[in-house]
Amino acid sequence: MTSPTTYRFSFGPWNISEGNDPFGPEIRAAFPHEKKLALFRTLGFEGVQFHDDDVVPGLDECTPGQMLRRAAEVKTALDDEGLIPEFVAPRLWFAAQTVDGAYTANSAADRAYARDRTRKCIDIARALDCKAVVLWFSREGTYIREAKDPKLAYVRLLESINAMLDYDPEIEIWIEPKPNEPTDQAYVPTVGHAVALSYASKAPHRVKGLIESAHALLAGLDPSDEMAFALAHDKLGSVHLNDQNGLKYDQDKNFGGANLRVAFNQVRVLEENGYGRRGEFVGLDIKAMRTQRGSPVTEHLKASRELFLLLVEKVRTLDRALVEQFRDARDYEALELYVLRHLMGTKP
Ligand code: XUL
Ligand code: MN
Repeated sequence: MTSPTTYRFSFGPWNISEGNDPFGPEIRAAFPHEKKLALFRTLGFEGVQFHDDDVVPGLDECTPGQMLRRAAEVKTALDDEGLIPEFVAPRLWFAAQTVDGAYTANSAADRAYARDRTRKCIDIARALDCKAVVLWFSREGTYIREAKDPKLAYVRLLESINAMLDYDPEIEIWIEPKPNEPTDQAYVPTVGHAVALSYASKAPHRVKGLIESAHALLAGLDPSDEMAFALAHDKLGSVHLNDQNGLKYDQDKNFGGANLRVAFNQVRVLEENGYGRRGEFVGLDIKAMRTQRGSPVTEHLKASRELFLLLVEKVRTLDRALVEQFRDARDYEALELYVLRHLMGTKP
């Protein structure tokens, strides 16, 4: 018998927010960015997800020396708090040069900006002693299909990934697929696309996927099957657990908040396949409700972590022999009732 996995959790500073949305401004007092690291441990988290400019604000205006000094300060702060940087992601959707995408922009100068910004992101990851860079392809896509040559776009994405692998011989690249928003249709909408890019790259063992529950649901897919696909190829770098109620904007709801059974199956697939045993984090990417009072707001993070652990118990107490019996008998009606009763804590 192997001992049960002790899960480690992570979130990013952007998950503690001031409540602005596309229709209105901030409604909570700002909580200073530099004070957020002190919250992680008390909330039960030891991993920190970063965008490059979460580490080095104003990155585009910094000299290389300023960038590395700031990264070194953050590294010290992480060490002081006993925190681990899980990944650094280049924010390739804010600058004027990224209006039309980054690696797939039609302008050569804009693509050069994206490559340069990515190298800075890798330099920051290295300075933090962080082993992974996450690529959420934000604006790599189109509002109308005729805007870009889609085959060329995929070639450019692959070339950009290879350039990153060349730039740093150790860094891992975790692709976070999402099918839409902010573009109408995004390139690399599913983990299947990400895994194909991995195998086509010059270092497939260093290119993996990061699966966000809401993104998979927006693609009309079940997040647990997306996770299983990545796990079957040993390419699940991390997860962004959250939830999504139907096909609308990316909601980043509390994990299990819209669909407990879908959440249970994600936990089941992770737990049954030993996710976390090699140090992988259970990452969250969750937005606090705009209605929530206070500053900082952290209940959503605590609640989603707790829900994950409650579901781990549900997975561990599932009667596997009974499940096998139902599978052998091809009695999925009985299996479904058993699972639902188990989730509700009802005795048969
Ligand atoms: C966007 C999203 C990002 C990535 C990191 O939908 O999920 O926050 O997780 O860039
Ligand atoms: Mn995410």
